[in-house]
Order: sequence, then structure tokens, then C-alpha cells
Amino acid sequence: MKIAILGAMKEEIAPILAKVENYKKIRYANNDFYTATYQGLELVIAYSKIGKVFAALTATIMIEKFGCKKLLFSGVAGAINSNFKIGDLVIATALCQHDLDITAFGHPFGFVPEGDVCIATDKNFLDIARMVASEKNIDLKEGIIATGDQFVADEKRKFWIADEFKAHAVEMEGGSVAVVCNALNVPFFILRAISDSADMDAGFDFEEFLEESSLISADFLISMLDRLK
Ligand code: OS5
Repeated sequence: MKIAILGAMKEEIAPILAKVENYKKIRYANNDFYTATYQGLELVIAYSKIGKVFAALTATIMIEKFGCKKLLFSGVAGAINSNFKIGDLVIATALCQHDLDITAFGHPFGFVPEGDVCIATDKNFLDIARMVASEKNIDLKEGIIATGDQFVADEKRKFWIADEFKAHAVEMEGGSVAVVCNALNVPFFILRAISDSADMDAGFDFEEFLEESSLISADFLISMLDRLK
């Protein structure tokens, strides 16, 4: 059974590609997809490029063209919860889209008719992540992750997202991947390591910690794969 491993940026998947065996690059839809094996598991690895549209496109291709039956996302995120520090690992229990707004029609933020404000992560993956964290003595954080086509570097916006969606972290892809996987009945899991605090220092912190936090997330994801084999 093929498993999709997705990131948004090259830096987020580089440490995963470094750990897999004999990968082969396939160019499709303006993107590179790497088919690989890891401990007998068949993987398809890609970075989507930044934002909801690219992430949804790439997730769909991994499922519909490459036949992936499960999807795991690894990458970085901005912290909303003030207890989350740079380098902390966060798993999304559910995902929402903070920039989806048809409130002019009386709907709540993040909602469109026939959709849901939040989409829950696969329970089995959450259990595996909690098990891996407990074995490795890692203080794994969890909660709702809010997604939007915006790099949040502003406390006012961050506190609004926290208040409106009860979100603990923010990023730019997970919510759209959740929509795709939910529609296509593919169990999914979104893992992020904190790279910044979505505040006025976010741009600097992100650049400084992108590589380090990507590696933290990738290492944990690889440990989860060890449990799936
Ligand atoms: O993928 C985007 C979302 N990621 C998570 C994240 C986040 N999201 C929202 N708000 C925050 N505070 C967040 N913190 C972490 C990270 C990523 C953010 S957008 C970063 C863009 C950085 C960049 N722009 N140009 N380059 C890098 C150089 C470049 C040039 C050519 C090709 C590729 C890169």
C-alpha cells in the first residue's frame, strides 16, 4: 500500500528524502514526485509549493495518479498557543481554514455550505504519534491547526485566529490537504514543528529555524513510519 509523504517546501521534505532508499523522480503537473521505499513501505514523497491551492493539487495527484492510500504531512508551523516553543512538535487533531469568509451571508468564519469548519485527523495516526512520543519521551503538543493563504506575522491576527477557531498553531497547507483527503476517504495526518510564533519576529524566526524544525518534524515522521511497516 502506497503512502504519501507531503511537505510544502523543499526544506520540509529534504530530511525525509535523505532517509529513504532508491528514490526515483517523476515530473508531473509542474512538480516532482519521488517514489521510494523505506523499510519495505512504498512511499511517494513531494513538496507541493506554498499555500492551500498547491497543497490540494499535490495531495490530489498523490492519491488519484500515484494511488496513495494514506497521507502524512511533515513541516513547520507558527505557534498560536503561548506554551508552544520553537522546535516543539504539534499534531493536528483537526484542521480549519481561517481565511475562508462568507460571513456576509450569515455563515460562521471558516464555513461554506456543504463543508465543515473543522476536519478531524485520522484517529489511528493520532494514536501512533502519541505512542511514538511516549516511547521517545517527547512532549508532543496537539490541537486544532488553522490554515490560510497568509504567513501570519501579526499578534492581532494570531489572537483572532486563536479566539475564532480555538486553534493552537497556524500554517498554510494542512486545511486544504484535509479537505482533499476527507473527500477521497484517505486517512491523513498533519505533523508540524514550530518555527516561529506568528508575531512580529515571525519572518526572522522562520528563516532561522526552518531547517532545524523541518528536521525535527521529519525525524518524528520517520519514527512513525517505523510503526507502520
Ligand atoms: O509553507 C508556508 C507555511 N509554512 C508554515 C508556517 C506558517 N504559516 C503561516 N504563518 C506562520 N507564521 C507560519 N510559520 C510557519 C511555512 C511557509 C511560510 S511562507 C515562506 C516563504 C519563504 C520564501 N519565500 N521565498 N523564498 C522562501 C525563497 C525561494 C525562492 C525560489 C524558490 C523557492 C524559495
